[in-house]
Amino acid sequence: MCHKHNYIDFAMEERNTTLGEFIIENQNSFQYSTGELSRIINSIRLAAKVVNYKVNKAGLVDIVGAAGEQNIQGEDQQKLDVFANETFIQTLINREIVCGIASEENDDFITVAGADNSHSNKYVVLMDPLDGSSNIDVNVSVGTIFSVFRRITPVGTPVQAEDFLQPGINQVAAGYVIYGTSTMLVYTTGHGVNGFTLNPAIGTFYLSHPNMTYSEDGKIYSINEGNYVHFPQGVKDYIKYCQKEEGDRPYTSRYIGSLVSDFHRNIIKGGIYIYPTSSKAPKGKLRLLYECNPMAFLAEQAGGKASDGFKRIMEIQPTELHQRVPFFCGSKKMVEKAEEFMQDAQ
Ligand code: AHM
Ligand code: MG
Repeated sequence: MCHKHNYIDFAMEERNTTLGEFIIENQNSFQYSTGELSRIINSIRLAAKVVNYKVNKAGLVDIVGAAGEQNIQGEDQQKLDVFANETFIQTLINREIVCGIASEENDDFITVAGADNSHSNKYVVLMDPLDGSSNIDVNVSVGTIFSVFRRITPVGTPVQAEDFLQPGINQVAAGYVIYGTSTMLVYTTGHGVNGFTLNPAIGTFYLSHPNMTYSEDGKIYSINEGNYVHFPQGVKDYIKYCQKEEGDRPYTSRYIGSLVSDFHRNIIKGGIYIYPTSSKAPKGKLRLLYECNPMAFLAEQAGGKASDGFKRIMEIQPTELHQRVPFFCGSKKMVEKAEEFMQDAQ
């Protein structure tokens, strides 16, 4: 019995494309590709495996020592979001493949000069290293979100703020890692969205979700309804519309409170995710550069839509690194319907 099982497992491993193979196969689809972007995705793949290993051990932290204390080896216990931040940043810096990094965890962007101080790389990476990290204590899935842009300033000079403050339409790649019941890396380079599942036994990501697409319409709405009284009228009206029994309604509500997890479920099952403005968060909560732009690029590449309730997320010209925006993202028809309610309530 056991032998048979092993045989089936290995047969799958032989048949399916690995992420490494996929990256190489697709490298030629980029015009003028020098392999730099492929190397960035490869580094993210590596950092994701390291963070996955740590996230999976999170429950053991209480046993080996709480954050702020030293563990048995005398090392300081780090908070997981700090660990994830350092892992992604160091992995990218050590491979000398980017000229700059901006992270939700850091106040300012990081300039990467390269060993020869030449500033010769052409891409910047923006990321939220561990989104939803407050969920770790309760064993709920968290994620890493990333976004890649080509720099605007000339190669050979240090990066500037304007290299990071680009509208989402300029993204050359974006994706997320979900550390869930299984760990997946989902990304796009502008040719559709593909999802890869990690086989933890051998540390390899396999293509498990080729060409991910939203259904045009969906049944799930995801919003923190606890904030209902603070929402703008258009959002309140849309929620009431979702709840009303008519045709194939009412919809069903699912909200994990972990953007990557909510997004991942909705892209697979069809749905809308909303984090609107509210009297508590007048500009919304989510960050344009680290959360909304990458998710918007993925959503559009999967046939969905992402807006701030009125206009396309990816056309917003950012003015500051940590800018917040309201976020409406998911199946096309659902986002369009929500926008209609926003418009009508104006
Ligand atoms: P974070 O970047 O501090 O982790 O916050 C972002 C998270 C998202 O993952 C999630 O969708 C949202 O905050 C939940 O917020 P709320 O608890 O207000 O509903
Ligand atoms: Mg976040």
